[in-house]
Amino acid sequence: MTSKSRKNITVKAFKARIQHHLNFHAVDLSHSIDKKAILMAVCSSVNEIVFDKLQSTNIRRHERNSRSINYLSLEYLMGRMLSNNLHNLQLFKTAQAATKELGFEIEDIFEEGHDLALGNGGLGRLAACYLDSLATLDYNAMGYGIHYEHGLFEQQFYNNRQIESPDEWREYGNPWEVCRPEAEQEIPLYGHVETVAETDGTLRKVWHPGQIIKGVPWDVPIVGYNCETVNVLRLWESRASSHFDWEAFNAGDYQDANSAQTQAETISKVLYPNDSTAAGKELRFIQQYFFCACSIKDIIRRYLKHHDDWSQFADKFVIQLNDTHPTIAILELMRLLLDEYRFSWDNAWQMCKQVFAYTNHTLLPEALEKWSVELFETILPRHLEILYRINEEFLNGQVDKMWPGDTAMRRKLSLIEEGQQKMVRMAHLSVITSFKVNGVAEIHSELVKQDLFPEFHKLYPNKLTNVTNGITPRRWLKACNPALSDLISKKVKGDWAKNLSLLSTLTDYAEDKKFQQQFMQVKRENKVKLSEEIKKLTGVSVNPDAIFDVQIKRLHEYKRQHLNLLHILALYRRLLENPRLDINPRVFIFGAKAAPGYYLAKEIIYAINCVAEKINNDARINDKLKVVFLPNYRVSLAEKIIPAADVSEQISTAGKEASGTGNMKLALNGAVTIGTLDGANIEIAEEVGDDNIFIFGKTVDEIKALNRQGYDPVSIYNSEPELKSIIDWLDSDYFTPGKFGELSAITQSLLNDGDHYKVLADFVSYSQAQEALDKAYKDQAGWAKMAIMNTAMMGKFTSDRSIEDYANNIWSLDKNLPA
Ligand code: 26V
Repeated sequence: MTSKSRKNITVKAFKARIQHHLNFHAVDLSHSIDKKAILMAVCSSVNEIVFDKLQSTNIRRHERNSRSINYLSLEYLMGRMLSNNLHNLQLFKTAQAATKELGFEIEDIFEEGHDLALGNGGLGRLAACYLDSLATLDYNAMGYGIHYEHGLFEQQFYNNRQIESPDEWREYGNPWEVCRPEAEQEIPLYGHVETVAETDGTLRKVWHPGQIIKGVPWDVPIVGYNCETVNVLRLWESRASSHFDWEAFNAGDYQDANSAQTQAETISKVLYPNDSTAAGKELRFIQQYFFCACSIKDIIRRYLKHHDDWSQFADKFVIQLNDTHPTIAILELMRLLLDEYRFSWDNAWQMCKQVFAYTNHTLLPEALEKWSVELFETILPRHLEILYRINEEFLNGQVDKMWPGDTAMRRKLSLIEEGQQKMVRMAHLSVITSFKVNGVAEIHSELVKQDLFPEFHKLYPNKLTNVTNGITPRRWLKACNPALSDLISKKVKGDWAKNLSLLSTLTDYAEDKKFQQQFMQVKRENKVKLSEEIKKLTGVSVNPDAIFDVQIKRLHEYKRQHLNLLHILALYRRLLENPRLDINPRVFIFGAKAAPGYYLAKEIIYAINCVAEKINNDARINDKLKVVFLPNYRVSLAEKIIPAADVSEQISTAGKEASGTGNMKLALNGAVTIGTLDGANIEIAEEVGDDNIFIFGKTVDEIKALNRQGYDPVSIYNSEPELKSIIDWLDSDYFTPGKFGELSAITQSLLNDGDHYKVLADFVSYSQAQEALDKAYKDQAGWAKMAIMNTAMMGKFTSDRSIEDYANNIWSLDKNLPA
């Protein structure tokens, strides 16, 4: 079926398909149909088209034999799929009308869908946006990931504290996946390595594994927007390998057979949340290897299906490592080439160096992965041998050539960190192997070169590069903000969702009174809708005419939700001191999950909730200030918050947020940023211009200078009376009546533990920027102009641009246009 004929699917025909599928999903059609059943029936109807297109994409790919990009990521934050698939297939209106005839609003059906939350935050959502763009741009791409039984935990608040419960996304089945038993893999673990002599006298290594795990692939089709392409995200699920079970079983060891099964299935059971306690966890290490081995073997299988020798492998496959999590893929490819396919060392190494590229997503030292040599020895003994040899050749070759006899340098760059416990530095392995290493925003990539890997940058001057992150405008404008999309489509000619730079036409209307009014009317309607959601989720009533000030992202000290909190306290205090203070009413909206093991992050959530409770119930404040923390922040909640935001809080300590992508989504939907010169904020400011953003705080260089001088938060506390009084306030029992010191973990971290993220250093500057923002909002026409300029100037941040950057500068992909 071509896209033309698909667009011609009538409402009647689509409705008939839904009714056909309802036979399978609804028990009793004579009574009112359950919303879950209709959701499943709509998904099945969409899948008929999707799988058709997948087949024709595969046929085309086979004929063209084009180079493919293989994206290896432990995380994919896909969110819900139905709405986006309908938009991308240009079927949204048809489906909307068909379900209406069946008595349902399509939005209500979407609400029944579960988020695919197989990721923690920015890194996983970036992977999802990139898959959307790769398909939309018709690139031959495959995503590889893990089919976690439980994605990111669900969050509730109980007595203002975060409570976690398991995510059950597949409880009732997932309509967007299909099992591919024909591509299943067997993955060895543990055991020992034997050196055997060949008949010709050469020595060969044989790994005798102690256990074998089965990897079962589940394919999720990725539908490109307004094009013929459907790509695949292949997610691996671990199972006990059948023949191993039988061995124990036949020996009468039923319990062992059973526990082997449980152990095997544990590997893909749960997504690890981002917390430092994850480091050193054996299961996480096995998870990474399992995933890498399945994916590399699958890539080889796909290659050998169409080739008789290895001569074209590096021409046909490029592998992108999404952070260091999939670094073991390098060792696995080396192992297979050496041991299974009998490559010479040099040939295998040459091949690896041509195939892998690596993206760095953070400079935070605690997030840079290291695994103990001991873990390698036990679980992957053969890989450790290979790693040692790579290290030896690297140190004795490139390092010694550049820094002859410099043992300190050898120690610094070695793949092995010496110490009480020897550790393998995964980032070093990724950097020395990859042909390109990229950061995710201009400033971040500069810091990767200058601060994180300066020696590698000297060794390989052309290796380190930048690809600024992007977001898909299909999900983050077209689907989530239909009212604004319709308004834009009235002014912008052409398919702006496919060519986001077209939005710059809107600058012509930034000062047009009528357009300003329409733009702000859309914003207000979105705020009314969000107000209803806020009421539903928290019980708090908010005023849609207030400024909606939004901070949505994972909870981390470097993102400084507590700086936002201090400013809220300052406003509260000012209002109590002067009830007639002339400020715009404001609703502060938070959404954030804290890693379960991250104590201070959870204390910050608790503090915000306690302060919110106090302020929201303080009659003296009279609606001038409201604070809401929406529970269970996730992609589908972001889609409701973002269209309603006036202000976007991007307030990380300069140098700490690699890029940020929420900043792009909010600005695209007409929110004005208050932010530091960090990550992609800098590039957003360049695009929208200084008049349309509120920048505050210390720059990266100023933060560095502060660290050199010796930073003293207590002196700031003592010299800023307002700051002092709000910190003391937080330390009292005002927000937790009868419980003194209940919130003092935060004040402790700021005053006694050195305020690592420079909250106090930036407070005054932040507070001034907030005042300027408040003043700017009073000029409604001026604000509307700023909001429009933000939407208009976000063209750069489409993930299509990011993917074209990768395709041209890193992957060297050929275009794969349909016939
Ligand atoms: C990981 C960990 C693990 C240990 C405890 C603390 C901690 C803190 C952060 C992380 C995140 C690691 C990688 C990551 O998710 N980076 C994010 O990637 C986004 C996409 O490039 C980017 O927009 C965010 O700025 C960046 O933080």
